[in-house]
Amino acid sequence: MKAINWNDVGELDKLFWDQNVRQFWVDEEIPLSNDKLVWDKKLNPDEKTAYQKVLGGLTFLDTQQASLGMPLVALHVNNPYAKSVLNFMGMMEHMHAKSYSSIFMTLCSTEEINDLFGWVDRDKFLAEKTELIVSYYKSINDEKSLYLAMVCSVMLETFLFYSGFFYPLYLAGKGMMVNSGEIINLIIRDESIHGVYVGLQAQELFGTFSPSLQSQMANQAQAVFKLLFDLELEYTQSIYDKIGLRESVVNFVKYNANKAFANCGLDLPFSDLKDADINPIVLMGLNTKTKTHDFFSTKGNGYVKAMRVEELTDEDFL
Ligand code: MN3
Ligand code: MN3
Repeated sequence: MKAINWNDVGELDKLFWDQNVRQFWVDEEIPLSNDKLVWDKKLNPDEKTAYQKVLGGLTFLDTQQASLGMPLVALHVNNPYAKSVLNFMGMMEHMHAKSYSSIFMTLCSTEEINDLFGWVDRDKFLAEKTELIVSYYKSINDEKSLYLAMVCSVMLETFLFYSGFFYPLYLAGKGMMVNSGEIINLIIRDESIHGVYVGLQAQELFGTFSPSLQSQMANQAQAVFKLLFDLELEYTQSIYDKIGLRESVVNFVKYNANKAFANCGLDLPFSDLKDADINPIVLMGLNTKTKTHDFFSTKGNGYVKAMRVEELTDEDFL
């Protein structure tokens, strides 16, 4: 047991600690009530169901990432600064999970909310993908299993969340449900640095492995990904078929799967996918630079309590 000495912190851990603290936000500071009118007047029952389900699914995934993913990975890394950063990130996962409830409480009755959480408990695709990820978190006992748990964490944060983020981004891109969209953008900004940071931790560990172990671990990462991707296709179909968006969502999920592999420094699974294959409305919802909101530096246009922030640039992640 040693005391953490922040006088000795490495540049990367300091950068990520600072950025996490700077982009800290609280769901209660985002006003949501303006979405209620759009919800009541503009969305049909199928669209409302899809919206509730994607946010319900995200709530479930964030709850596991908060309670198990981040704490278990943090417990097993040696670097004390990485433990601090990972636990800060874990706390934000709780904020994310809570913020979905803030959206539900603005839009839905208690009965509707209870029905939705009942669906979350019963959905088999959601259960299967989450159980797969969590099984890696719970079986960390050496560096190989720690590496795979980190890869799963990046898969969850940079790839699996995006079938859920698609719909709120799509609606926000069309100027609908923009307050909730603001919360989704704040969550995406967090997930973005989580995926990059955990991916860098994974790459560092990978670098300590022998070449044969490296290829073995890369193959295992591909194998887990294949299972997750198949489940994701079924989950996406079950939610998006009814509102005619399945194909767009699948492309968006592939796009983010590539990002997850890039974060881990592994070969991209869909290397021929182009930005042009992504639904432009979703990119508009995602591209927060078109608003007064800068992805990495501010809290977004709906955020009331501003803090002094510094910009992160792409170079910070090289
Ligand atoms: Mn989260
Ligand atoms: Mn996260």
